[in-house]
Amino acid sequence: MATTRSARLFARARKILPGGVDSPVRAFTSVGASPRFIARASGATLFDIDGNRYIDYVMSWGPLIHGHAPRGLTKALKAAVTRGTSYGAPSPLEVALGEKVRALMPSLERVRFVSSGTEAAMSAIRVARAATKREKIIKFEGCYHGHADEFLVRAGSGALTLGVPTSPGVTRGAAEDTLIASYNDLGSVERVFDANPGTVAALIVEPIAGNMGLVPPTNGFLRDLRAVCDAHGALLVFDEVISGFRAGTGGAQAWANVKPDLTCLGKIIGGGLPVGAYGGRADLMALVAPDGPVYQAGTLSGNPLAMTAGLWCLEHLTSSLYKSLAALTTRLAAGLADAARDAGVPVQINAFGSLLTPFFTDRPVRDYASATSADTTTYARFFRAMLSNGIYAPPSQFEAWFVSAAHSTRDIDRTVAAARTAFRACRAVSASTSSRDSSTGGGAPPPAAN
Ligand code: HOZ
Repeated sequence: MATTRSARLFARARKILPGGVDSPVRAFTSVGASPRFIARASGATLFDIDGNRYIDYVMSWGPLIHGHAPRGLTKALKAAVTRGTSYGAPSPLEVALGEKVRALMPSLERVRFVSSGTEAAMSAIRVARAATKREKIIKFEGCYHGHADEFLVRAGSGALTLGVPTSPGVTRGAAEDTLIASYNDLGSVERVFDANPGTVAALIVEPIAGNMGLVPPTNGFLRDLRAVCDAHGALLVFDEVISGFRAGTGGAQAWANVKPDLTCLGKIIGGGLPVGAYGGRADLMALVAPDGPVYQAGTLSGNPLAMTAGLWCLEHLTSSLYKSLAALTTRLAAGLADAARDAGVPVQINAFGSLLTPFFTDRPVRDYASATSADTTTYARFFRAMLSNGIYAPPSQFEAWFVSAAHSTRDIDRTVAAARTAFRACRAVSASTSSRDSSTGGGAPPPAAN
């Protein structure tokens, strides 16, 4: 596979963009590869500037539930763009999208649109602090809520991938206000509340964790979080940036039948354009300016193109879509599991709806400790073998794979076939490494095959 154009552009990019990219995981650093620069995308396929094509499982990290550039969406956007790209004034589109979000997720009695999931989460926490007149928050290690200071403490996603789960540059004050509990461990939450009586404004959680790889909640965990927050007078904030409209039209909250006080959204509600939203109880959202004193604003908030894309996406979510996504994902999960078993590579596949992660470990993954027990070196090898075979998996062990309506069973079967080869390559390297280790007592790790 020729990659010279991407390699050349990456060298040029590194002279202008930190690390050559605008978001860290895209640099492929942790998988020992060099990023592919994308020329265009269609359906489930990415095309790079060297003319290679890939079946895409990153899907822009989640928004593209209908695939890349679905015809109806591009048509709606083409029409919208002729009416102007930004007004800095209200438009009917944001009212329509707000109403649509509330119809699908009734806990969002009021909604405020912003431009990213990071903005949504930091604004929701500001509201929670104002409402409770408390300053501390609880988050889970390995969960990721964007890159605002208060969330970059034991964070997942790129921060975990690059080994900086607690980022330099975060003030001691911000870090001290963020208390950490362990996902799927109610006892750890209770202990944090008990140690900080009357000071916790909110507990924020990805109800289906997707940023330490995919880790679904154990039975009853979300219900228990609701109860423990109520017992301590703290608000429950669901970060459904990934799970919203993935776990079904009502998000994880409908699936679990748990009503959070506030919810953060992003990704699918923007259909691939930059959007976030936060919303929830009307009395809490009444605190947001101009109704209330909690300040939050944005030049591109409610942007007409983003609202158009979001409306198109939500209007095309049907129960048959979710059924077919689940069937494709089950087929992929089963195929990957078989291929790994046949190759003798220990892998745990976590799957939920149209999300999955193959963890390179022999123990079940239900929290940060078990997720980070995965063998990232072998994941990197697997990733590189898949990439060179035309499969674009997430360039990190700690991210979810996204299946879309544009993937076909043929795509899935082709992916599984590529995975068979990739797992065998992983097995061969680990066998030769262990025989070399036992004969020489060590040795250099194998070079990155890029
Ligand atoms: N933090 C994103 C994944 N959970 C990655 C965003 C990107 O690189 O585009």
